[in-house]
Amino acid sequence: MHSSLEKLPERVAGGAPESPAKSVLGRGGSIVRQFAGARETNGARFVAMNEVAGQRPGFVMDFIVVLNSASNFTFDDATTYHVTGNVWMTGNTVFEAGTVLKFSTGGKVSLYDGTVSGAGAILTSEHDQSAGESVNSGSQSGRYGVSYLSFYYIHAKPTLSNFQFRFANEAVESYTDEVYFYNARFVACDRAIAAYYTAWELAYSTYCVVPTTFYDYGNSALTVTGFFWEDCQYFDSDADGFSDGFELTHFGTFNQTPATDYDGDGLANGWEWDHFGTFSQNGSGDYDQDGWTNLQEQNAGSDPNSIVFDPQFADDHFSGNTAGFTVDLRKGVPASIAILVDSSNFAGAAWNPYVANGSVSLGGTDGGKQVWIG
Ligand SMILES: [Ca+2]
Ligand SMILES: [Ca+2]
Ligand SMILES: [Ca+2]
Ligand SMILES: [Ca+2]
Repeated sequence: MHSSLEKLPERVAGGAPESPAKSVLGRGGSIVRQFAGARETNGARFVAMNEVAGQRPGFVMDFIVVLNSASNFTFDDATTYHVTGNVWMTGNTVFEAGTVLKFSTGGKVSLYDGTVSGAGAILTSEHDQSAGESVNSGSQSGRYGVSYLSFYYIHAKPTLSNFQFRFANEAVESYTDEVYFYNARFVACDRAIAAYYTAWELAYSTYCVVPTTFYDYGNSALTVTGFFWEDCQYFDSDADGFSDGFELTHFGTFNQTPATDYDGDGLANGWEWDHFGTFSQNGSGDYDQDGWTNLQEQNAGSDPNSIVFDPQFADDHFSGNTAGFTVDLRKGVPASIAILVDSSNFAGAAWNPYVANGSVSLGGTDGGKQVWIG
């Protein structure tokens, strides 16, 4: 099995990478390679990756270890792993809360002949920058991994809670008897579960944007309980204030936040969306034509669509029940209009799509009328 898995150094204030290991152990315990300074530049890191690709498969840590399997391995909390091939895990495999596994298209973690336990792991694409360390700066496209997790002949029923699976070709497959996930979440995977003679309990577990939730390989043993579809708008997997549905619809990734600038126009995503309801405006434009660019308005904290207008009536006196009006728009781009007659209940006004010309129903009673247009 040709594979590698990268454990990245934890983020250090000032950005200094951890020192690489002085020596590394390969399969059978022999020292196979040493990369002094291998992580100091991107170029050096590529060298290290190529060296691994040309050798035996296995894990790439912040130092290089060549293995094709690991036994009794713990995926540490607050640590990011890069899974680039099929990695075989035996013995007791543990996922600590906060651990992040990022998969390339060929990535897979095969759990074989042992026990599996843990909680709170995030398994996602190598291009998802919204969790853990960056392992690959490329742009996100499509789905990743072969199967993120594959269970083979696990002896005790694995009980795993609060796992998140994002952007997987297939999140989990199993050849074992029974698998139990509690509060798992599957987002934007092409397939959630593939089963060979396996019963599943997915208590309180949810999914969105998963076209094929289950795939049963030609047998009737697949039993699933407690797995529910949720609208992606109810998830915010990276807790940045944009829902998963919003991010998937507009960005296709979770890499954006309200503070970042998806279209590079100087306007922060959150500000741009809140004021325009679209990302089609830009920083140099002047949406409300007041002489201040949108970027200047953002920086000043002012409203980029302040509306100034005068309502105009053709006459002060009408003999019928309706009075025609026009809106003399001085600045801004109105979206709606509301009209009140003999009422100043502004909060209760009914807003309709904006029109520059219209008529006001004055009612059948003669006399003076007070007309408000907003
Ligand atoms: Ca979000
Ligand atoms: Ca995000
Ligand atoms: Ca923007
Ligand atoms: Ca302006």
